[in-house]
Amino acid sequence: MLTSAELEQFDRDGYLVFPALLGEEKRQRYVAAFDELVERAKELKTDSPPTWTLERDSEGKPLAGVLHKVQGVCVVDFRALFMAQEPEITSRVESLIGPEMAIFGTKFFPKLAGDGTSVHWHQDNFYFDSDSDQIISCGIYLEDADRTNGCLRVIPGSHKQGIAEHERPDDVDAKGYRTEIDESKAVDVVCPGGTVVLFSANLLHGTNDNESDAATGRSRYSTAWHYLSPDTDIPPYSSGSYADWHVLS
Ligand SMILES: O=C(O)CCC(=O)C(=O)O
Repeated sequence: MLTSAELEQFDRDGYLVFPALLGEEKRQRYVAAFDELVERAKELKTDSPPTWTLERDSEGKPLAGVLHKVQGVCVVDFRALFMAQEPEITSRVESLIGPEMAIFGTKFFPKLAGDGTSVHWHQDNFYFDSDSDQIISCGIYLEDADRTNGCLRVIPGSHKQGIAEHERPDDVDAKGYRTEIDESKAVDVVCPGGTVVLFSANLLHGTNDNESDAATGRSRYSTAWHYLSPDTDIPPYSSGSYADWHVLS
């Protein structure tokens, strides 16, 4: 349940941060589940579309065995779908979109030390060809996240500015489309492991890369997906798969 102050804050800023909302026991259990996906990816010599994407080297070639993203993670591993339904999270989402909900576009980013990336600056609704304020994106940061290992960045209030132009300049990285932002307005969401961030699918957000040392640095496991009421009318989601659409009970 969100308080009226939180609802006001969400309306004003376009996001809410719940530090360490998933308690330590749950956090460790989910980290262990995602460790298995990172291990599975070590077998991969190249991408295995549409699900498994590897990080890129400086020429844009996939780095064998180094996982960038699992698209459709709730299809690949039911434990991710359990995580999406943790009551600490869904009770808060319910305050924004009501009790009937589905999720789609589910992703896991391990953001491994030394190589890890996730996304450029973008608005999720650009991908959905929508500007609905009834789509609530959710990032779950399972490990401590700061500038060094690549925390989330947001532009508070940008969810009220409409959908900006996005471009995909080249194929060198695997980070998707990007848009220009005013860097002076960016806020780093530095947070402890177990933190849940709910944000409007209209909010401008991006992330730092994981610049921590490959041998001694820290990964930044996180998931990203979107909650909506199952009858929200959005255009077909061209980047995703319809198997990755889950009505929550
Ligand atoms: O990696 C992150 O922190 C954010 C991911 C994200 O914004 C996305 O998948 O749309």
